[in-house]
Amino acid sequence: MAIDRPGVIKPIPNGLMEDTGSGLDYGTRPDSMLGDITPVDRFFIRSHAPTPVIDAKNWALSIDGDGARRQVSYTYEDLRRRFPLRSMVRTIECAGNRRVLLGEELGQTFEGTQWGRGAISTAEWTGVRLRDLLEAADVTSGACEVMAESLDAIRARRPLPLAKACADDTIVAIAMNGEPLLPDHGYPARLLVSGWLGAASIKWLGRIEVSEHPLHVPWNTEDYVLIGPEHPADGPGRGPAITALGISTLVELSWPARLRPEPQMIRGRAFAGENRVSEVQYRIDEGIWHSAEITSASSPGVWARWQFPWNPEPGEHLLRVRASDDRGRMQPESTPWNELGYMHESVLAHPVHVA
Ligand SMILES: Nc1nc2c(c(=O)[nH]1)N[C@H]1C(S)=C(S)[C@@H](COP(=O)(O)O)O[C@H]1N2
Ligand SMILES: [Mo]
Repeated sequence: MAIDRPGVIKPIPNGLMEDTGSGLDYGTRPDSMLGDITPVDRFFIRSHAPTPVIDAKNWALSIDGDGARRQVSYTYEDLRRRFPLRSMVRTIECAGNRRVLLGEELGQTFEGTQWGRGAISTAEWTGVRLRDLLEAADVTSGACEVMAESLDAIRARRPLPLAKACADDTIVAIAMNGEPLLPDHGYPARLLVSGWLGAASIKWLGRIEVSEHPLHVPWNTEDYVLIGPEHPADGPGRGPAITALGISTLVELSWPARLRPEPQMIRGRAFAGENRVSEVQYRIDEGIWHSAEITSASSPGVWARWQFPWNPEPGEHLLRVRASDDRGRMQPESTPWNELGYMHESVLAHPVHVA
């Protein structure tokens, strides 16, 4: 069903994407982000194995497990025609985004994909609610977890609590920005788990398991877990599994930024996982904090765009940015060390050179 080709399939436009050097993982360059929605040509890619080429005509998604009274199977046409299609704008971010920044902050190098700031993008996703697909499987009253499983070479799996699997905005997506998914983004169908780490949004879906007991797989015991003194293990994994993402900001400029000493608008984005970005503040050098203007509709699971005007003096500057969410959380000054270098949340400190 799947022919493996080396690496990724979509062209990687030079100058629009950050190459992490793995041959599989490419970030969206913050200075090429454009509108609220990331064009598919520059949407970041994070794949642990080469993109499989799947023929939708021979594809099926099966649902089974001890938490499903009935085993069901859907074709691509079933997804397209038998269920209400929902469209929603949602941001996907990798838990390892800004790993290089976290390393610089803590004075070390982390293994793993060498992400700068680009492992975050936003699309309008169209698909079927996972709970609509689960209905025919007649989920048992004892069911507690739902796990998506992929068809790529690594057989990616990541369990979700039943409540998150049945949320309004957990969908099996078949389209992205109004077009069928590209192979690199999970064609024919992927899961979209709003506000959670990107790894939960399993691409190239093949199976959904409904379980009456907690499931333990590499992606919630060894990878995508927080390992370190600040994160005591809470189960059989090496540390607590990452679920919803924290708060982060980015500036739509190169790193370090090079600006001219003239009046200009500085723009960026902030994301707060399952929550809504409520405020963005910036500070230039040792100045005071100011509020930036939020210029997009801000909603849970979607990045917000912000801007402020600046007429910088020639020289070296540090532009700090921090966001808060509607639960009253603000980006912390620093991020606790964790072995795999995930979840960098610190106040952004963006170096700016003005000449
Ligand atoms: N089958 C499969 N699904 C996957 C992955 C993968 O390697 N294989 N990577 C995950 C990770 S770690 C992230 S961050 C997102 C990235 O989605 P994207 O490549 O569409 O941006 O896909 C997730 N789903
Ligand atoms: Mo990821």
